[in-house]
Amino acid sequence: MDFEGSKRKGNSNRRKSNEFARLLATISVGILFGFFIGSSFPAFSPSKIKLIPPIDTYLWDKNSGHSTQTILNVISVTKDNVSKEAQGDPSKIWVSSNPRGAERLPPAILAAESDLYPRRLFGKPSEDITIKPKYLITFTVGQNQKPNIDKAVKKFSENFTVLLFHYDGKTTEWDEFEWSKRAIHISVPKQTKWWYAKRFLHPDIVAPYDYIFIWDEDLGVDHFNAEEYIKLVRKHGLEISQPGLDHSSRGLTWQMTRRRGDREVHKETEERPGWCSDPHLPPCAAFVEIMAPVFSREVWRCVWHLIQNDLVHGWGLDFALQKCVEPAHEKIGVVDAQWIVHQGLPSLGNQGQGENGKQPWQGVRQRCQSEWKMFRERVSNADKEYYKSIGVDPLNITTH
Ligand SMILES: *[C@@H]1O[C@H](CO)[C@@H](O)[C@H](O)[C@H]1NC(C)=O
Ligand SMILES: *[C@@H]1O[C@H](CO)[C@@H](O)[C@H](O)[C@H]1NC(C)=O
Ligand SMILES: CC(=O)N[C@H]1CO[C@H](CO)[C@@H](O)[C@@H]1O
Repeated sequence: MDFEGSKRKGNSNRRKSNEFARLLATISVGILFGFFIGSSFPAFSPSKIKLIPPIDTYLWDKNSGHSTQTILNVISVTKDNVSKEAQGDPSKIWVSSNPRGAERLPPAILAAESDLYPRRLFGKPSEDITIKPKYLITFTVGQNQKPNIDKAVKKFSENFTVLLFHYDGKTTEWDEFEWSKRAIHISVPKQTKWWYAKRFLHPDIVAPYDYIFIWDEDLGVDHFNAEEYIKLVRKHGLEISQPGLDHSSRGLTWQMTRRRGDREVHKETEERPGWCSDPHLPPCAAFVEIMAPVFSREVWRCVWHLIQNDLVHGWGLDFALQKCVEPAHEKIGVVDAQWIVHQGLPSLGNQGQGENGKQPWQGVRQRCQSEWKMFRERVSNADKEYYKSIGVDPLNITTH
């Protein structure tokens, strides 16, 4: 083989392996220890099923953790919910009240929900988890914001699971912080926080958490205490909330999210004339912004469904959140007593691509605005379709 030829081949091989490495790095979900679990678990072989002893050994095993009553309950559920196809053959399990796709499983074995608690590779599973944080805080971060995120994370006690979404592919750079070793790191280059939230915060995964914070990386938290915040949210029955924004914040657009000095929380405000068609609707009430929202577990189940897969910036989502909670103007609000500063530091917004002589940030901004329009149209069309399907004239419905 001539020299040039072998060099070309070497280059193309290297290029291939580079591409492969990039592919691998693209979706690298680095859960603490998850790597070891994945790489050391023995391959599952179907022949092992045969090694399981007959079912009645388990049914009546006192150590199995299932009482006779549980088993009887399961059997009655199964009976009441057998599908027509399965009725002919009682040995076949079919439980239509099981989650979709899991109908063939006996209900007692279903693990329909999960969590983000890391486990050990040894010892008793029941002793793996010494504390079960009740709240989840996520930040979408790049390493330029390290000092700010370090300050912010320290405002959240051990009652919080810390989850960082890395948009710049840098994860080991955070090892210098002690808290980072307990945090969960998910790295996918150049994605937005709503993209991550849709993919990694499925309601069945974050089910153990009473409250879920989905925050930007450029928030000043000197006057914020997370435990105190949650106390206020509970006290005032807020299902969706955000801390008030201090007056020194950059880009204050809405009156509603400005911090008020004279109260613990507020749920409505006055806007400029003509901005609110209804004092109980956004942006005068039932409204928080997308930079620092906090959701209760129940409402997150709804909001997750509202997030569109292709609209990644989340613009307009704030106006639609009120669809997820009733009455929205009482359960959505701003916490004034624990407040933050929106610093408006340049971040992901600068990571667009310069096209046609435009700056990278301009392309991002443009997409934000067009996503807003698309989202508004989708919501409005979906409303219309729904009312049409139940035979109601949408014009007869007042906007609620
Ligand atoms: C964590 O939660 C527990 C139980 O609600 C509470 O007693 C404790 O004070 C919390 N920790 C902090 C640092 O607030
Ligand atoms: C809308 O409301 C008007 C007045 O109440 C009523 O006459 C009309 O039948 C309604 N239209 C539909 C499609 O329900
Ligand atoms: C006894 C029992 O659990 N029956 C369930 C059968 O499935 C329906 C839903 O498909 C449930 O509502 C019932 O509770």
